[in-house]
This record gives sequence, C-alpha cells and structure tokens, in this order.
Amino acid sequence: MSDSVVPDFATTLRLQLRTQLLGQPLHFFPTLDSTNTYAARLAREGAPEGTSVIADAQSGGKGRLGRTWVSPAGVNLYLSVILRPPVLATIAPQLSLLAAVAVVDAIAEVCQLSPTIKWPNDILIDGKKVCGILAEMQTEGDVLRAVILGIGVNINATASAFPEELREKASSLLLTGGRTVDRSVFTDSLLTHLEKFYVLWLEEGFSALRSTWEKYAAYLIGKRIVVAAPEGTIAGHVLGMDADGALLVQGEGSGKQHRLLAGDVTVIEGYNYGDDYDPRR
Ligand code: BT5
Repeated sequence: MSDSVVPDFATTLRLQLRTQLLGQPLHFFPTLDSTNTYAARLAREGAPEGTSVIADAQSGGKGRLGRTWVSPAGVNLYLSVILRPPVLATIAPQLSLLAAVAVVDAIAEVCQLSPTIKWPNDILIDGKKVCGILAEMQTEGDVLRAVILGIGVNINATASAFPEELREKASSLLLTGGRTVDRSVFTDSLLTHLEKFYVLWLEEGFSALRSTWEKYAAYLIGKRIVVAAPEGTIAGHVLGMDADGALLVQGEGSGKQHRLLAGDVTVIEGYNYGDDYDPRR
C-alpha cells in the first residue's frame, strides 16, 4: 500500500519527525481496519521497537472491551506504536498512563489547551473525550514480548463526524480550541513527548511520572466514583494513585481501600467534598 492518498500528512510528518526511536519506521495507510490490529501483526512478525502505524481512516477502530472507536477519514490521528520494554507483563498497563501524560503535553504544546486525564486512558477537554488509548500486550508465558500502544486523537473532526449518540460526550481539538490543527505537527509533538516519557520510565519507573499524572488527573481526586473493575463494581472516592499507577479508591460502606489496575470510571455528579477536602488525610 502506498502513501499517495495522504501525501500531506505522511510526507510532512516524515520530514518533521524529531524522534530517535518512536515512529522509526513509520507505516502510513489510507485505510486500515485497525492500526492496533495491523501493528500487532507486525510485532508478531518481529518488527523492532518503535515501529509505528498510522491510518488516515479506520473501518474497525477498536476501543477497550470490544467497544468501537469512531474513525472518520482525513481529520484525526489513529496511531499504534510497538514497544518492547524489558519489564514484567504486570507493569505494562503503566504505558497507557504514560501515553495519557504525553497526549496532554502534546495538546498543551500545539493547541495551548489544558486537558484532563480520566483514569486510566481518557483525555477530556471541557468534560468531553478527545482521545482514547488502547494498550494491548503480546506475552509468552510471563514474558512480555510487545505492547501495542494505540492512540486515537480527535484533531479536526467536526460534530457531524460523530454519530448522534456521541456528540454529547466526544469532542475534538478543533471544536474545543476553535482552530484547525496541523496533524503532522501534532503527531510529531506527541511522538516526541511519548519518547521522552518512555525513556524516563525505562530508566526510573513510573514514580518519575506519577506527580505529573496526578496533576493532570487532579479533578478526579476526592471525587465520588463508581468503577467497573475486573474484580467487580466498586463505589467510593478517589484517594490518588500509588507509585505503580494503580488508582486508590476508598470503598463506601466497607471503608476498605482498593487498589485498581484497570476499569471504567463513572464520576457521580452532585457530590462534592468541598474545597477544603484533602483526600490524603
Ligand atoms: C478507548 O476505548 O478509548 C480506546 C480508543 C483507542 C483508539 C485507538 S485509534 C488507534 C488505535 N487503533 C485502534 O483500533 N484503536 C486505537 P474505550 O475506553 O473503551 O472507549 C470507547 C468508547 O469511547 C466508545 O464506546 C464510545 O462511547 C467512545 N468513542 C468512540 N469513538 C470515539 C471518538 N472518536 N471520540 C470520542 N469518543 C469515542
């Protein structure tokens, strides 16, 4: 397949890209079912760390748990990066937290907007989702072979690009910032931040990113939430995160402290601890 259908994005990004590792090499496609599915195949065939896949449109964009990622052509970013960190598979979910921090910094740098992170993997602006992250692992026994880090960012999508039922909860950088964003400038910024944080994480672990993550996810701290987690549904309030990136939730009723590594968070509106509430007390 050739780059010819998306010459501006593909050619400009290749010329601009400042990274040493991520996006090296970079595969572009006019359409794929899912960049994560394609990158997973490349990873199984032995593609080196850093190999990245971008599609101009996806016909079967994937969210978590079998959900769909709406992926219209020509306006957004659909990116998958192959990583091969020498860590245990249990540590790998930290990569989606790391990616979230990189996305926030790229949006701040390119659009001068201040998104928030909704644990674990949603990026919101004005309460609406502009980015989702899907990290998929390839393992052999306990050994982690690869992580496919998929990132979808709504860049220049207009409201009509989203199906009716998503318009209330999805947005784009164009809709929130009021101006068109150059996709190659944004993608270069994202891959550059992602590479910087990945190298830092390899050298120092998640603790080096934790305070930045907590700052970006601050709105969740102290909030009353319900989490649909693999271990069951938990209601409580958010205390913060631990050094490994797990969400710490003080359970309602039981008072038990839960340490969650995955799940879907719903913030319960209309409940406020007040400005003087310190969740760490
Ligand atoms: C995610 O799942 O948020 C992960 C999305 C990852 C997409 C990237 S694109 C590149 C790579 N290739 C892929 O095939 N996937 C990755 P989840 O937390 O399960 O959220 C999915 C939910 O978000 C859906 O059920 C919708 O409610 C909503 N949604 C779908 N498309 C959206 C969009 N374009 N913008 C905002 N929200 C969307």
